[in-house]
Amino acid sequence: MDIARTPSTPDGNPEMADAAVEPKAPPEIRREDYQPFPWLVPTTRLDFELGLEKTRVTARLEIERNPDADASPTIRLNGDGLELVSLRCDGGECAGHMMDGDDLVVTLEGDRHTIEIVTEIDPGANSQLMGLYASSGMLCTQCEAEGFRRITFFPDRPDVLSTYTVRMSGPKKDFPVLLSNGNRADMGEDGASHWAEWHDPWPKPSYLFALVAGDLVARSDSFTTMGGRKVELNVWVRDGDLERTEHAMESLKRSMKWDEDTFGREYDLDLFNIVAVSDFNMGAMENKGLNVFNTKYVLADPETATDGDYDGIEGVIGHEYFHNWSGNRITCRDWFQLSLKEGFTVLRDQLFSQDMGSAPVKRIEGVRVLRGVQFPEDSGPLAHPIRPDSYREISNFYTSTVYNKGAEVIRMMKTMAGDEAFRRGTDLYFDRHDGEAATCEDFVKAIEDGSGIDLEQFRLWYSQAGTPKVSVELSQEGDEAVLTLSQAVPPTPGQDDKKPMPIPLRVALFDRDSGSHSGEHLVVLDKARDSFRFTGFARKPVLSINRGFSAPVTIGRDIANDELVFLAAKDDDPFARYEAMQDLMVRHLVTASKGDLSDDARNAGQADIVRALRAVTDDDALDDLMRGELLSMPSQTYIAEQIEAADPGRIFEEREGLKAFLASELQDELHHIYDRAEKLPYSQSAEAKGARKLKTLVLSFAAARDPQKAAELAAHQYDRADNMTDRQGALMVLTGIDSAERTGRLLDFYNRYQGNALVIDKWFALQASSLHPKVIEHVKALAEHPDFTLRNPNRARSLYMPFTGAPHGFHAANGEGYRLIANLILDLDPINAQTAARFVPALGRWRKLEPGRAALMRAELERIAAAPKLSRDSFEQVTRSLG
Ligand code: 0A1
Ligand code: ZN
Repeated sequence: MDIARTPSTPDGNPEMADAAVEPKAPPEIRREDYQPFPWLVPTTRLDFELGLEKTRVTARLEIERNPDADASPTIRLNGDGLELVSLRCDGGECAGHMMDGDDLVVTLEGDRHTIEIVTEIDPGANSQLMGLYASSGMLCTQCEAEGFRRITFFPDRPDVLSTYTVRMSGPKKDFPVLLSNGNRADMGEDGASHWAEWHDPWPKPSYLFALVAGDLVARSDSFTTMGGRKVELNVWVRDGDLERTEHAMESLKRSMKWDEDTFGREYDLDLFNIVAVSDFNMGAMENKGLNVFNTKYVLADPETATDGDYDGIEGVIGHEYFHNWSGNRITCRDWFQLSLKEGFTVLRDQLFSQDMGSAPVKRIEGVRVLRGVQFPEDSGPLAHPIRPDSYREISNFYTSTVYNKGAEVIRMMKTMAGDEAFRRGTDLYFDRHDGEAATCEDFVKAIEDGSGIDLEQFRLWYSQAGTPKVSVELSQEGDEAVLTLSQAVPPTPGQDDKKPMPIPLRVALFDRDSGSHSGEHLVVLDKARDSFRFTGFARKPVLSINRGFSAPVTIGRDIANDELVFLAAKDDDPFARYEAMQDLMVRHLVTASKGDLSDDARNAGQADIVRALRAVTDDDALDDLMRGELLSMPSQTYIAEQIEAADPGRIFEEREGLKAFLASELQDELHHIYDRAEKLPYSQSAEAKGARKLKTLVLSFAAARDPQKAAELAAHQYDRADNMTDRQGALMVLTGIDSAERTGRLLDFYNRYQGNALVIDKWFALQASSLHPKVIEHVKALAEHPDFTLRNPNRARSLYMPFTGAPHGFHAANGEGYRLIANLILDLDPINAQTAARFVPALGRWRKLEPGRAALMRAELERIAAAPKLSRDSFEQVTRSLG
């Protein structure tokens, strides 16, 4: 549906709601309409009189005309649902002011003014969790992207940088701890009330503002920077959670050191605070000097957190910390440039995690996320370039494309430039743009200038959406191997014709006899079709391509099963080895799910897979973390992605069938692996983590072959477990098997962890994602459970997000699963629009499904679209999904 565009206002701030705009059709904001803001705001002073139900905010802005912008007779201060209590200009009446929709527009005659604004807000009633809100008795803020305008009227856009001084006061007993950005300048008491004043010396946009007030305790430590600055570090949590903060603190110190060593970036304040809150829309937020985190990414101990949770904490702590340079010191000019900070910071956190753990396994995990979430996004109705051209609600653009594909795009520059030249590029970027609100173009230019590589054509990666498909042929001419590559970038919404992009592919050519190669090559395909010649091959070699996943593309290669088995056994690039194994299984399952497999071909395909897997179980040089990756089957979603009109039921049967076959063929090997792994005591070593990964993997194979036996084994693992990884793994397998063991252990798990919100989230998630045929009934019952609420995003997600990946439930042939998610979106939308809108993409996949399910899914989207009052968030996602 095409909705008329609304032009920007004269002062360049995109028009938000106004009386002429129907609430259901919010205006489109376009990148090309950017205008600098006509005013500068050198200083901002905020005074908060805190209360859970009523907080009074006095904002005092010093403003002056921006010499680099067109002059305006007014200043537009954004608001969102705010009530103006009072307004003063230069200590008296303003020359004029009016409300324009939610914004306050003030008339100003001179070049320099002071504006004082008083607003009153009710944090307790803020269920959207944007702006200032209450969470379990504490007050906290979330301002990115446009939450600051729910606190006070302000030019709430990332290119208006201001120096903040914040004073807050409130009852000591409710809010013993008072925190904001920067350093604490002063504090004092006033009877039962107390106050603190904070000053942040670094100018920042409003989205990086933060305030926290509550009854908190801290784990404290310090870090001395390379320049000798001693930084006080605190991780603030609720009383009782302190013992679970050690990993977060250690991760923070490792991040600080790593950023110095790897990117030459040093921390720039005397204090770094992290606060964990249990009601949070996202993972965490990089507010200057005061990061606010979802508890999920702070709290961990072996009893309550899995190995995956530990890794997640390390990655997210790193991510937020790295934003101090890639995001805070250099921020974004406008929200279209979001990938400038997010793509780069994801790359930085990925490189950090690679250095802290097993690099190949981290790379494979990263690719799995990209292919599981971003590829479907890129091939569906919500596809957009990493630098979008327009949006209606910016919250909808915190996507896997902006984050994960954004990281891949920068990783490609690193691959093409080489590590040292890339570092010269990032050094130049940090030098050149420190203190600025920059653009993606600024970043590319700095990498280009610093590294000396030409990125002219490469810029297409920023403007074109869609996952390129590269077709690969290898032929033999005399003693030359000829590699012929062609690329096609599929059409995406609003972009019918695409240009060829530079695609850097790391390749190696293996000699079939020796099983080795003579060195890797980097080929850059920058035309629609091109050939590359390699001499010195007496016979056709085996091609290993896109090693390390050097480009975020899909590869269509003309390669025999035998060659994939060869690579799965011998490739010295761990990712390429994993890929060969996945290819072997995906090809087989795709053909089988389409019903295109003869009995002979099925037998031959299965035999090839067994051969390849045996090379993995028997390879003593492999560590178990990597072995676990190589033995993992491709996910249901990933297989579905490869099929035009997928039937999820068929895919499920074929996938489970193959799993059962493999479990039986590899019975002895799997048995041996389990026995070996079971002997290792709990520790955080890579060896012990690998062992835990394999144990649960073996259980899930067993479940496909002999469910009753597997239930006994899983129950045994559950009962013996001295850590959450083993316990959760066992329960994951059990939830799919109708058995007495299932009921007993689910009950035990609940009783054991009742009151621990993060673990109870797991209890909901495990049941909702299960392979159990009655998963829909279970989800419906769980929605009525006394512990279930839509008001807490972690809890709402824990039940319904995993369900959208459950083959039996979500894709039930009668459409019941789709209806359940549509009802959820409608119920959640008025409570928390951002979280509700994140469920829409699951319903946007209708074009990729067989006609029956496609129609049912589409009908649910239409039902949501027809709802009388829909948020801007859900409205945008639903209309785009209907296409
Ligand atoms: N900048 C944060 C992500 C973030 C975005 C929006 C939020 O609002 C609810 C919260 C966090 C990051 O990349 O970590
Ligand atoms: Zn980020």
